[in-house]
Amino acid sequence: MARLDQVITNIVDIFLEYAADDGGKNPKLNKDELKKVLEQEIQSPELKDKINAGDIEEAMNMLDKNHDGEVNFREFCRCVSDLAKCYYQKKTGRGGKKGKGKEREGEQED
Ligand SMILES: [Ca+2]
Ligand SMILES: [Ca+2]
Repeated sequence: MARLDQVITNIVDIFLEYAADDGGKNPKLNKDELKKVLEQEIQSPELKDKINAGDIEEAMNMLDKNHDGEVNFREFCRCVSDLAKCYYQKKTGRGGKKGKGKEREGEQED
């Protein structure tokens, strides 16, 4: 499988694997399931910080955009994409809060 194939299937498979823990037909991550994903599928301390993985209430608040108390696939994707942006910023020094590259904030995306 090519790398992007892997990324995509991983995102879907991880979500479904954890979301279906309670056997629901409409897979969503409840608080316990979200906790497990964050504990087991993310190791980088910076990424964990980014989504408040240490405080499951905070993390849920942050990710649960439609306030139904669970994280659906759309919300999960947004989380993954936010983390990817976080890593991108760290790697390129762009758009982050820590000075470097800050002068380029607001540059055109082309
Ligand atoms: Ca569930
Ligand atoms: Ca939700």
